[in-house]
Amino acid sequence: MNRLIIVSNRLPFALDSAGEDLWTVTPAVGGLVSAVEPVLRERGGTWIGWPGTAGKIPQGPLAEATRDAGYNVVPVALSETERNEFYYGYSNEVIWPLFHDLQNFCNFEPAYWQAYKDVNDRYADAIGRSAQPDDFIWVHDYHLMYVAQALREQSVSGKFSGLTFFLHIPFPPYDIFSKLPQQQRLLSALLQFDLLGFQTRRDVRNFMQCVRRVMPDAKVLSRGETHVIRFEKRKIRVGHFPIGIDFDSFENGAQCEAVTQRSQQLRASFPDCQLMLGSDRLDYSKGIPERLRAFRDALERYPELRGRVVLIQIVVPSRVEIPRYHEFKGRIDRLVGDINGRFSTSTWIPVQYHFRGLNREELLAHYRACDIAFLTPLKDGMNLVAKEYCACRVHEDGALILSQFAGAAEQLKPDALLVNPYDVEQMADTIVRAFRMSLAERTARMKRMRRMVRKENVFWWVDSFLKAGAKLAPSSL
Ligand code: GDG
Repeated sequence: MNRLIIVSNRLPFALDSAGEDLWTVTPAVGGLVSAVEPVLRERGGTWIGWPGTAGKIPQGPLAEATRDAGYNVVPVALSETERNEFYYGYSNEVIWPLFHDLQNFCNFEPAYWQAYKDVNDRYADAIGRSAQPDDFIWVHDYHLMYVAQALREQSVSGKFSGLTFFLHIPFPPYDIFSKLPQQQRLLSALLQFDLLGFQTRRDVRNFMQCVRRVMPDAKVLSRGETHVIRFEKRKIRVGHFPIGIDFDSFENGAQCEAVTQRSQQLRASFPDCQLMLGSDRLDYSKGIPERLRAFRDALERYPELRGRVVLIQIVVPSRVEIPRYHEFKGRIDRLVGDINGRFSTSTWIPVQYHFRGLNREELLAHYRACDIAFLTPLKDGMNLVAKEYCACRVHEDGALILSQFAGAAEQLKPDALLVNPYDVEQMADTIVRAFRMSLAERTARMKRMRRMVRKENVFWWVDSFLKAGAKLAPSSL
């Protein structure tokens, strides 16, 4: 088995300065870490990434944070300007909104591109320093699409057993991608990898369409699920690999004594009510205001829901330093206030709103206690929360309302109640449908969803990606 080198923007933990020579270490929250960490922990290898603090990296706290990880950690340092222009700038003001089809949120500041390339160069340096011949290099996500190009420009010597990339977020259709000023340079950089993985068939279709339209020198061959691109005398494979979760760890966790007790306690706090859960990082792509408006509309049009349903909305603070995220939080706060102000009674408050991350035990207790999950991103690469909810439904009941634009919809679509997250009235109607759904129907649907989430779990995901990688010719740089 070749050694696995994971490269991602962030390491699985964040170092924060808490005063002179005082540092705190917090586990990172997010889909990429939830998926990749258990895999690397199990098979060992190296993780290259940024520990989240600008400037020099303190060696003592870093060693402390990584002592029991079970794999090597190679930190990449970023200056404050780099963090602003590469991370907040190109990654989160250009690629993130554009790839979620939210082009009006983009700031196409020309200076960001150079910073993006420079920082990708830095990651390529770190790979060059720490990787050995025959290692399998697996680069993750939208921050690092230029890394293979940077490695080739640096003529890093050596033969890797694979130089591969997985995109966790969606890939947009051509009409949206073509707004990107660097469209050709970015696609050309991506084609320096040997294997490109996307979450869904839709993303692969969009990517192939963009290559056809933007890269006249690339030859695209698609037969069924096999897609190959010939470019600069090299062969690049492209495929969809829907990311999964560590099903057993969620299922077992949900059944442990502490979680069982906590979920019973939660249920007992809302007698005679069905609990409906929304849980997301603070992000405008997650459709939180639209979801709240749908809940408000449902309460207005279906009085039977009043006093009978509680929406528990967890919003995990994320990228709060960016003004747009801050304003966005204000919108959520106001909507929650409006709904609770209008409908609360002395015994019932319709929205329970938590603006903080929960610890794992609390999160699992919420998955277990809630009768309905209400997950309506405007667009999402996958949405792991949907899969985690299914894994934690140990009594095989529960209804899932899911955005048709979440990657997870491709796998869960016959049994999840799919909604258009822009259609507030349809979402409101679907709330009432879930509320009225019989236990028998909920169970039949949930059983099938659980079977799928159990089978196509995170280890299946890694295996399928690595198997596709094993078919590659060694990558000579
Ligand atoms: C990106 C893509 C893709 C949530 N609340 C808490 C908490 N979480 C954890 C969940 C889940 C993760 O955060 C969120 O994952 P998602 O997949 O829903 O979303 P992103 O963070 O945007 O992830 C996404 C993913 O990458 C993987 O490829 O699915 O489309 O955008 O694992 O459990 N964790 C804790 N407390 C919380 O309150 N501890």
